[in-house]
Amino acid sequence: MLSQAQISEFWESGVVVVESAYSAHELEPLLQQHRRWIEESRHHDGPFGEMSDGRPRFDVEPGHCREKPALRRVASPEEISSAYLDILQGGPMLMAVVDLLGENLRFHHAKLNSKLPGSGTTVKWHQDFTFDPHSNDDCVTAMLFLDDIIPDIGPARVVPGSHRGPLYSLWHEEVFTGAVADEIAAQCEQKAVECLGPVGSLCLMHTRALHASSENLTRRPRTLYIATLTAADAIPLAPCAVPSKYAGSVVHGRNPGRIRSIAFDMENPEIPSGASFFDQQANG
Ligand SMILES: O=C(O)CCC(=O)C(=O)O
Repeated sequence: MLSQAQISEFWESGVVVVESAYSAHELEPLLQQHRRWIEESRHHDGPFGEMSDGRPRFDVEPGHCREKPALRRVASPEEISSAYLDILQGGPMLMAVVDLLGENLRFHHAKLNSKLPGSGTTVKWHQDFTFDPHSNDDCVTAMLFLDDIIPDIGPARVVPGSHRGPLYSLWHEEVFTGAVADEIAAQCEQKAVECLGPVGSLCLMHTRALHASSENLTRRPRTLYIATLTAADAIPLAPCAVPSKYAGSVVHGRNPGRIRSIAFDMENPEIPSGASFFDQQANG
């Protein structure tokens, strides 16, 4: 699926965008389902639905209302939609991660992150590994573009090479803010690159890469389907804030029956009491 140049770019930069990995036609069922969820959100004035741990599955931005819906997260959409499950069970996303991590892969979790026009949704600087530590860091965050991702739409921004650097704390003054310290964030702003591409493109990001995204300033929605896939011998070390009945399932190859570990030191992450990490980041 990936060229040698794309594989090298991933390991050198910690991120690579594969343009048009899927056709818009292939993604239409996912988009249709997302539009139905946005319509459903108009009937709720706060987070709604339920995940297996009882927390809301659908998260909305403060200010969300019937007239101006601001659905920002659908957790574990694969549990409630076959279109989202299908993408995890075969096809370009899985094959691209096989090219990066090898034959044996597990699914960790997935979510649909949207920034509807005027919603104001942003994501502060963080690394995924400090939310979801594993015994080793052969873990990839795969972001599938369900819309054309252009500069003003609030694309993911990543600091190239940051996957080789330190793990930064997400705790500040004893509060888990789900974001790195302001001075680290300011440095990230200077070095970040935007992950852009047409609908159907795939952004593959290393779990330790620092990333964020800003507000959608356009009149079009920005929708990313985000899945975390890991080497099958990378074993989760903390409960996941996005539980799924498919978590831990081998989605390619076989279970090697082994645990591979690397050395690192970090604080425990915190499961949000509300629907998602957006509330934790709002405390920062
Ligand atoms: O939606 C985005 O722009 C990035 C999302 C992200 O970093 C996350 O959900 O962990």
